Amino acid sequence: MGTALIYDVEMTRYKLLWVDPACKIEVPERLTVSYEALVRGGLADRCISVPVREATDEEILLVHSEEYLEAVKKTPYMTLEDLKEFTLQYGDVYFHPNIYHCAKLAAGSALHLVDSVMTGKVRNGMALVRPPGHHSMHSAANGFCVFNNVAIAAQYAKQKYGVKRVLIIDWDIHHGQGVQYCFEDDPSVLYFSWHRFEHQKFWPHLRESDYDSVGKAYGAGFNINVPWNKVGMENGDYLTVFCHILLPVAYEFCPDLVLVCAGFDSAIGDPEGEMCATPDIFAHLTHLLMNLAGGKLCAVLEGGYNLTSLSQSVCQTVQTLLGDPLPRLSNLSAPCKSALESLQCARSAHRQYWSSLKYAADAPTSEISTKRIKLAEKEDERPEIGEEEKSPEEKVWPEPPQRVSPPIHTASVLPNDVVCPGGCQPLTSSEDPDPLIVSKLKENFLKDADDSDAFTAFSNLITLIKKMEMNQICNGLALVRNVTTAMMCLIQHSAATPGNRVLVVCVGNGKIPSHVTSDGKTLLVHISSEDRQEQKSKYYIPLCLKKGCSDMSGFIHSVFGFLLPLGYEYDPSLVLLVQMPDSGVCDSMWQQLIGLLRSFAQGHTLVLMQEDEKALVDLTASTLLGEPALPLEQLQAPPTEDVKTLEMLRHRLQTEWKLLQTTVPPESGGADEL
Ligand code: Q7Y
Ligand code: ZN
Repeated sequence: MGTALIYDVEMTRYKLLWVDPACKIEVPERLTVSYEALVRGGLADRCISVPVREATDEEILLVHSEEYLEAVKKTPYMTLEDLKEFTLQYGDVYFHPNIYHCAKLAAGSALHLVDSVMTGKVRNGMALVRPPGHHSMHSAANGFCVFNNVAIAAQYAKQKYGVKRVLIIDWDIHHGQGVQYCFEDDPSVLYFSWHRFEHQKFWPHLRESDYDSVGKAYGAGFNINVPWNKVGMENGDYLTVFCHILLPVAYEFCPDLVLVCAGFDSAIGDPEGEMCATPDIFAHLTHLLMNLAGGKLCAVLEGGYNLTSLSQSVCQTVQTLLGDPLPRLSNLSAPCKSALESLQCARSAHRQYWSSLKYAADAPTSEISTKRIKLAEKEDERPEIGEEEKSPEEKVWPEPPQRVSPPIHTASVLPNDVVCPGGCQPLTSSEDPDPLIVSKLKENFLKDADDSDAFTAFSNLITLIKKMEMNQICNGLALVRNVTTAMMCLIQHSAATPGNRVLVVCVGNGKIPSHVTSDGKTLLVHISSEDRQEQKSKYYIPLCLKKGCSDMSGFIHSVFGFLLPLGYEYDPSLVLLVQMPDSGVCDSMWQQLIGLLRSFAQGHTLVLMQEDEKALVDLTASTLLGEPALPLEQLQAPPTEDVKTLEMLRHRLQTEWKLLQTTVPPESGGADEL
């Protein structure tokens, strides 16, 4: 089960033939540099190359009108003057004698990608196409787009494969109004788009790009717009929106297929977007979507006009689809006020439709609608681009570091009577354990036991995390006699190495000595049903759920609302995932949790489970190896009690953990300053 890559040089064979400042950025090199970067990085070779094909008339008509198709069909025979004239009836688009051919290939590429994924030839894939698609409408070309590649693909998947629910994520910096119009009243397609909006001052200047366009009739709730009202949004702003609205709703929607309108004009350096998110953010956005729909994900290129930023972002996306470890996101900033305002508005507009947002706060108080078009904008904490400031294209950012896969992917430390799962490597330490470690172990953890089995297991675990530190092993799992002791031992050991930061995620009831987190070298998040735990420090966070880990919706609510944002902000070098005895967590939830935690620490996760959890070994190993998690069942609303406890906790923690915020902080004086 590999990753498909679709590209054909034919789609570079059209270009702007006259002077038009609005269109000059859409150049053939966008495709060639992206593809060449994939080749240079050794990524193209690792993909399964899928040939392009033309979309048929019938397929194009799934979205477009006959008159429009017939009109476009004539363009290859037009003179330059005719083409210019034809172009004039649409907005921000150009025609060329070969664009019709390319547009058929672009749509056909998206369809072929869907075929490859739906028939199981590949797990996921990306299509590098021109022209883009998300702006084109039933009867109109628009914004460089001729046919709506992704919208056609969604209709096709429903029709040909009986797909019941399609999720479309549009991370391009423009609003894909064409996609919105196509599925506005259709509850089988959930469309999510964030886009530069600036209170409607940014192209395409549509009232319906705002957060309050939520879909119509049966489709109400299935259109999610998050407008950016400032430029300069950063990684933290993007992740905040993923954690606090997109992911909870996407999991609740439970799609059978995920399509991405993968435009990279939302990355730093882009002259259109003017945002500041770095190319490595797309590795994370991609990863966070890869456990939906059993991993069936098709990314189709849309915009992206800074050739450097574009090609780096494409590489990050494809490398993630291939399953390589994720880069650590450093310097993650807190979300800005404007982003929080947009998030708060979108969450409140959707809370009546999604149980995961049921208790979202009201939109900020002030008639935002009257502020939609503002003549004078006050300064936010992010500076506007002034004269002495760099224009977006002169922005510099470091090239994303190489993402190297360790020679061993998944290692295991298992009792003798447990078979090592396929693909895993049993850890055998040839070297004698460090005498210092031996004495420490004896002193602290194996006091009264002269138990050589336990001793070997412990020193194997220490070897395992050392090898993860040296990037010789990506991740691992272990069955141990006592998970708490093993966890304490590893925390203590890890804290001894300067620079280490361990995120410990404990699932299930059990006592944990509180002193472990006093030094900030460990962040412990404990999900359980035991209320007696007090929050003792910034680094010890008990999430108490009424039914502990056995209630799926409460659990997932805390994973997206707390665990993910905390993990991103903490930026650990190692993740320890500990399942306490009788945790009650179900198989699919366990796999989802493991899958999501791979976002951190370059995938360095060690899973600790109690010795008798033999049934979990295969399941755990397969997810650590990169198999997509089992999809969850459709979720219910989390218990009100849980939501209340979690919101109280958020209230307390969000001053120190900025990525937990879902609302504009009150001390900023409300919307007047926004
Ligand atoms: C379409 C697009 C598709 C000139 C402003 C012109 C052009 C808008 C078309 C963008 N500075 N705006 O990128 S993804
Ligand atoms: Zn765009």
